[in-house]
Amino acid sequence: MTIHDALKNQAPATIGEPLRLQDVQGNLATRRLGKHFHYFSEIDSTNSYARQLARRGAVEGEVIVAEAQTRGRGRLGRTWESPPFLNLYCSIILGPKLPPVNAPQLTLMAAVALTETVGAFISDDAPTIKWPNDILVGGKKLAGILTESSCHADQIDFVILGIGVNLNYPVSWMSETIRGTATSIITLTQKSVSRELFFGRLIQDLDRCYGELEEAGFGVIAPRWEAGFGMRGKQVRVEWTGGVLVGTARGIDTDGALIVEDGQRKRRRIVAGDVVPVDD
Ligand code: BT5
Repeated sequence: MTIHDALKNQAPATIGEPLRLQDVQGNLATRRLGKHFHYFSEIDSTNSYARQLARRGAVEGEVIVAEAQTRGRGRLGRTWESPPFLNLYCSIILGPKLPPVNAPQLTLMAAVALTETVGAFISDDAPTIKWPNDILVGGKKLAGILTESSCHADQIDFVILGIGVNLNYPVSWMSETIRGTATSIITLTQKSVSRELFFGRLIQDLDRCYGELEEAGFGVIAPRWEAGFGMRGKQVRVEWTGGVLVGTARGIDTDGALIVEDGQRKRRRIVAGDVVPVDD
């Protein structure tokens, strides 16, 4: 049965029920991810816990999932709103065979997988990627990715891929801080979504895209990322450690850096930062 068939047959999911992890695990056919799950009804941050596990020598592909996070994290010390039983908060431990300089490719790979998953659950609009880590629908943030790596010398020890997705979280329940900028699947489709189906499909898509990245290289991921990139050719304002730059977004480099052309037509590479359309 395809995901579309499953969705068609699905009665609206009940909101506020605990995740049935066995329904997620039972339907997985993955090569590397999701062989082992750690489930919490509440945790500070799945990424923080995953880091502890990885330091103690976890196996690649272990997944940490929580119903709620008390200190859900975004980038740069920001907060990820994580109320119980409505959404998806998970972290996956990876041990990629990539040089540390290419670690950002994992965020982009995850963004590609996430857009593919989200695309299967919505129909009127297509998800877009906001470099480096946001998935937007209709210009509003549906999901975020927090990738944290531990490296030494020229080797990656492990990478924690943290993903938060708003599923059955109506915009009216969100805090005032994000209500104007965020969205959720239930808001987009007017129907609750099965968290088990979404989670299972996401692990499956991540497993496939991660395999492609490892085996065929970033060249197979980059065009799909570019296709989802909502800002190509647009005027953007980039805030990064080097300051603020206004220019035209041109796409991504092979290592995942964003390429922005400044007013003098000089191409600049941005490795980390925030990008917003100039008219935002
Ligand atoms: C992100 O950061 O978008 C990365 C979010 C990653 C969250 C996952 S949940 C599982 C794992 N464990 C963790 O502790 N984290 C990861 P950033 O680009 O910095 O965006 C953060 C900003 O998004 C905040 O400052 C808010 O403006 C906004 N925001 C917070 N919660 C949100 C939500 N639930 N939906 C949409 N936007 C939100």
